[in-house]
Amino acid sequence: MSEAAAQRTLVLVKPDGVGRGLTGEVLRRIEAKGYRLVALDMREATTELLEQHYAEHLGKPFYGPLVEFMMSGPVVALVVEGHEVIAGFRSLAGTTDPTSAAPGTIRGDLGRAWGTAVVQNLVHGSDSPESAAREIGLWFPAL
Ligand code: RTP
Ligand code: MG
Repeated sequence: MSEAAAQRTLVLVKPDGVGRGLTGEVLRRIEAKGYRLVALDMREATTELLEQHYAEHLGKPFYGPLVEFMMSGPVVALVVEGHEVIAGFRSLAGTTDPTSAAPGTIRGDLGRAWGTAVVQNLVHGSDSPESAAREIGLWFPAL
């Protein structure tokens, strides 16, 4: 695989993942798959950043709770690189609601055993090349 062919995605370990001490487990799964970490930063997300990051969800019922949850503790932001990593990471993450996410996935193996809200699903991964470019620009403007 040439470097030029490699794709990049933005991954977030959300406050539930960081708070439960699962950052290392998420990183382990990403690295075990063979993807490369390009950038990594723990930070408190601001309202301004989250409003831009989640602009497509403005007006949905879970928007307010989602932004509030994302500010409830630090997040770990990552840029991850590899062949078809956008779809590949979403496959590692599993479907949005951990209740029904498949075993073997991050959300299916590690998420929502006690009826917490769907917003608490441990990780985010960009959903398209356009989203990845936009989100990497928001979280890591220097890249
Ligand atoms: P993500 O963006 O975090 O990778 O997750 P996703 O594509 O699977 O989910 P998306 O539809 O983009 O929704 C963004 C985040 O909003 C929360 N959510 N809650 N019904 C609900 O309560 C609900 N639906 C979505 C989740 O935190 C989801 O990851
Ligand atoms: Mg999404």
